[in-house]
Amino acid sequence: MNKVIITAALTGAVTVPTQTPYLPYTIEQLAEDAEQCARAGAAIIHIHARNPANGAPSSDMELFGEILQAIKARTDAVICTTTGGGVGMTPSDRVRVVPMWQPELATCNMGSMNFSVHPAARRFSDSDYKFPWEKQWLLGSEDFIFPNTFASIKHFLIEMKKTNTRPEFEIYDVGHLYNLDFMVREGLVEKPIWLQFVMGVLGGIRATLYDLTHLLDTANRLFGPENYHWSVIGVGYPQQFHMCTAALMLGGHARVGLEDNIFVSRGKLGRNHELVEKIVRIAAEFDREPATPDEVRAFLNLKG
Ligand code: KMH
Ligand code: ZN
Repeated sequence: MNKVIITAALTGAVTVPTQTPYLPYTIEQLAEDAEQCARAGAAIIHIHARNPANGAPSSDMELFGEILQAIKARTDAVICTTTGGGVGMTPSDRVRVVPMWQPELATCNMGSMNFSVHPAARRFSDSDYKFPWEKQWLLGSEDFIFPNTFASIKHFLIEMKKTNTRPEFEIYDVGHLYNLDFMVREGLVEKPIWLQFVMGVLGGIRATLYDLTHLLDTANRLFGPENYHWSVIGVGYPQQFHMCTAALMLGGHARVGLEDNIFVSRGKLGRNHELVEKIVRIAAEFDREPATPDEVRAFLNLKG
């Protein structure tokens, strides 16, 4: 496929409103950003739920449903719901979205790990915070253990099979590819496999070209290049654009968005659709146009 599948990760569970005024967290803001990103070329919208009153990450399933409905009313983009959730959510909180809302695509995080995104909390003084919950949350997200045991990965995959939800495998390190290979051998994974390489989380693999080619060599050896497709996340700026550009060159796909990076250029905060527009511009230089949602549905064999 010469087209590029662009995913927009609108909000996540780590970025806090104090870091950027552009972080969407009300239902209306999430739907508006989803529509703008889809217009700009994103075929997949990756969703976490946030409390509309204060932006705090939420595992409230009714709220998740309202967000999904609002997005579906405004765009035909494929929705990929998180099952990674956020700090403090249990695996059973996280997986509930699958049986409840039966998405086309949902993340499946492929191993337990130390997880740290950025020391953002240290940049703010107490009076800077827009909402009181943010400080503790940021401190918590500097150093926590992200639990994804074999038993819970299996459970997530079984739940996804029941609802014909396709997994997007979040691969934060080489060992996660071996964990996935184990799940393939257990008969829990259908082809084509959809990999999302998450690069630049402290606790996982670094966001470098060397590390990306190592991931690709390993995936080729384990699964065969004809059996999987891949996309990349570079956490932070400029890693988001560096790794996505590498993916454009190497035949992969790209995820951008405020979940992973808040800057559109050095020191300039960006809106979600501006991040999408930037990667679309870079893709054009490599003769790669954005895939449409229906092209993605066919390509990844989604239920639609
Ligand atoms: N937050 C990212 C580092 C998920 O939502 O399940 C990876 C992610 C995982 O998006
Ligand atoms: Zn996510």
